[in-house]
Amino acid sequence: MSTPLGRDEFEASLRAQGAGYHIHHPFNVRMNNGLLTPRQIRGWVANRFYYQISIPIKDAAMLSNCPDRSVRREWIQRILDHDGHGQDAGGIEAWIQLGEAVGIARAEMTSLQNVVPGVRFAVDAYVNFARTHPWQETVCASLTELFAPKIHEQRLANWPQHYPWIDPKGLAYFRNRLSEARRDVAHGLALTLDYFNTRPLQERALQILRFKLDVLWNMLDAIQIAYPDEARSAVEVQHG
Ligand code: AHQ
Repeated sequence: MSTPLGRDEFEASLRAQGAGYHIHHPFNVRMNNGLLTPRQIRGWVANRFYYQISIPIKDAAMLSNCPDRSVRREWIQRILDHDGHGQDAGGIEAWIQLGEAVGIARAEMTSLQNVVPGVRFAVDAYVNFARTHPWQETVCASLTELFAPKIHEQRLANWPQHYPWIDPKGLAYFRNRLSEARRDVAHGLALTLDYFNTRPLQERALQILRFKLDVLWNMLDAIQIAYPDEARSAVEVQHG
């Protein structure tokens, strides 16, 4: 157990964690197959908003722990991507517009009134992880985005056909993330492969990634409980 994995082998072990990514969660599978009601879609969008507004806080916490200027000057782009800068209104604004596209008014979304305790708990655990752990560990935790482009591509491909009631303009966030996630992962993966360079550190990196996968999985567990499939009518139950 002492010899470190080679760089490619270590990267492969990180990517193998994708089996636990929330793309495989039953709620996301049903979403992807067009089986969610408008209420369930709205519940997911309203609850994920708490994650979206927490990402810049998490990234600022990472920066506050990071003495390396060359890392900070690249990582800070993540905050600008979400909060906006110059003419770019940013990802949080785009998510509010996703909300309006699925029927959630701006005031309702920003009130956070629909955020369920399990989502708040999971997201706060991620932010607190960034506040209380070495910045390199927060970099590693962001690597669930290794698997994110596929989930954004799924939404862009399937929502228009499965959820034609949603204004396609609302999907801009997912489109923006395709390139942003790939750029972020290139930076985060290089830092992770460089820093976690002993076998114990590599095992720690896998443990951190499992923690973040659990954050995302728990969010969908909580959303699924709060927004169950509507009870089907007796006729539907009898005749499917
Ligand atoms: O929209 C997402 C995003 O901005 C981020 C930042 C990154 C991080 O720092 O942890 N993770 C992440 C993710 C976003 N979207 C999620 C989705 O399913 O739409 C995926 C999530 C991630 O994979 O961690």
